[in-house]
Amino acid sequence: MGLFSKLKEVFSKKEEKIEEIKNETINEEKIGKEEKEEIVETEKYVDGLSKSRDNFVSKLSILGIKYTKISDEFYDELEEILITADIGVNTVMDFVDRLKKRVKDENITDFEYLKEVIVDELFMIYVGNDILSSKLNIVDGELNVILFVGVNGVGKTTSIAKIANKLKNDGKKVMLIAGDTFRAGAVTQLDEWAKKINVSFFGDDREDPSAVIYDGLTKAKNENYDVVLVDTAGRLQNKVNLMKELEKMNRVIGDIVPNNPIETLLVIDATTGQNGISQAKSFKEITNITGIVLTKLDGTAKGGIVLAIRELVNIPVKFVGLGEKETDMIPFDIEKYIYGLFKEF
Ligand SMILES: Nc1nc2c(ncn2[C@@H]2O[C@H](COP(=O)(O)OP(=O)(O)OP(=O)(O)O)[C@@H](O)[C@H]2O)c(=O)[nH]1
Ligand SMILES: [Mg+2]
Repeated sequence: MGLFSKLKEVFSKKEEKIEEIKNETINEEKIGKEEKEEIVETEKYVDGLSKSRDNFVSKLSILGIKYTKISDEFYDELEEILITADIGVNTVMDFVDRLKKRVKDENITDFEYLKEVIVDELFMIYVGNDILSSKLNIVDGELNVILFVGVNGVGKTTSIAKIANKLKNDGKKVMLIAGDTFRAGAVTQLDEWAKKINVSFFGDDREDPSAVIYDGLTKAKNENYDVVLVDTAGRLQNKVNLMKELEKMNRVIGDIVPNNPIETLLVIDATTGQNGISQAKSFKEITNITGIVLTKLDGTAKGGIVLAIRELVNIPVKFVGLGEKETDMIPFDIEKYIYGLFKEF
């Protein structure tokens, strides 16, 4: 059995359980916390990726009806569909080359089997030869710092709130630090989020974000916090200035917690497509990005961007935003993602 069939089997069982819970034919209490979380997350991927799924799965299925033989025209159309799903030109070219080779080597003529191979090979783009961990690097018993960077409007502040909410629910003592001292209203926005999700907040009206971070972190350290999440300004500025600013923030953090890991999460808006990829490439040049938060995946029909990030940026996607609620930001999981994308294929 191919990978795609396996995923369908595993996840459709989870979806059946969702139905059973809804119809009350199964007692919710009987399901363990972890399994329940798995089920809820699977449903979020399925719902959040519905636009992408409608868009490209239907196109791919039409292809199977249109072509009775796997011809050059078939490959051309397949290429176009994947490129318009934001997978990225080079990624698609490589993918099609590998597909052609497999079709030839394995003498594939059946479209049903070809579907398996297509999903399999798309999965391989992400998984490749090395494993990218999508887990946050959080050390128990230490003060962990997560810095959020990205251009304006991509969803940094909202993502901080959503991830902080998750960490708080996992039992961590959490503080938000208002390092966006640039945009009017940014400090208040973060403060309001902190109140809403019931975590601590540190911020004031000073202009230098590093000064605010220094004091916030000092307080967090003295009061034994587990995680601080730092908001930063999304202003578009030249690379040199941004690099200097981020260097200074890192220095300040290093002064207070010299041996602790710093996660620097770059937030990208999935609806901006290839533009988001260029942002990732630029940020990667100026600072050590340890993970990507991909927001607004629910708002695009071009969910293939995850694969382009893997191929072109090669930084692990750690969280995806699949809706606007606090609970709609979930850890990235390639298997759930592939299932959400291809469920009906
Ligand atoms: N549908 C959807 N909307 C989102 C998601 N993440 C953020 N948003 C919305 O995007 C808008 C901008 O979010 P912010 O968190 O303020 O963005 P920001 O990067 O902090 O913006 P600046 O502080 O101006 O740089 C808000 O209206 C959010 O509700 C998501 O995953 N899905
Ligand atoms: Mg913000």
